[in-house]
Amino acid sequence: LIKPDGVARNLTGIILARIEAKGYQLVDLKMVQPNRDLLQAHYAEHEGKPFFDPLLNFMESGLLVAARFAGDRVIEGVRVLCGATDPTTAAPGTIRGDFGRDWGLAVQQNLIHASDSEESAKREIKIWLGS
Ligand code: D4T
Repeated sequence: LIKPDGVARNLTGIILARIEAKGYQLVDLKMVQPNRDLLQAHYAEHEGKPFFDPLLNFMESGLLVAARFAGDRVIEGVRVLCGATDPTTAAPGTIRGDFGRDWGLAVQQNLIHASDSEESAKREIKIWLGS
């Protein structure tokens, strides 16, 4: 998912281009106006954490771009391209390291979400792309 900060900052193309340039194949793409129900399902594991409400408010604040990529070890590979969750310390050369920073907010605006396992990928593809 390209998060609302990535879309608002006109970084959608460059973020998708990095994943494509690595060699993964873009197989589905959709712009989505998220609603609370979809976001609650997506972030169920974080319910109750201090950043949960700010996270949902942020994710609800604009359009998202949902993309599905294919390729051997794609989940692992895309997570490496994204870099660490905290954009301040994400390594240079990664998406978050090159384009992200801390804005002093209650939740990190870190441009992209990437599924972290085959199980979460299946669940999240169903939520955002419907198949
Ligand atoms: P997502 O899920 O958005 O790809 O991010 P990560 O996989 O890298 O990180 P996550 O699920 O642990 O966190 C989800 C989301 O919450 C924000 N966050 C997270 C935050 O603002 N403060 C925190 O301490 C944590 C752990 C950033 C991403």
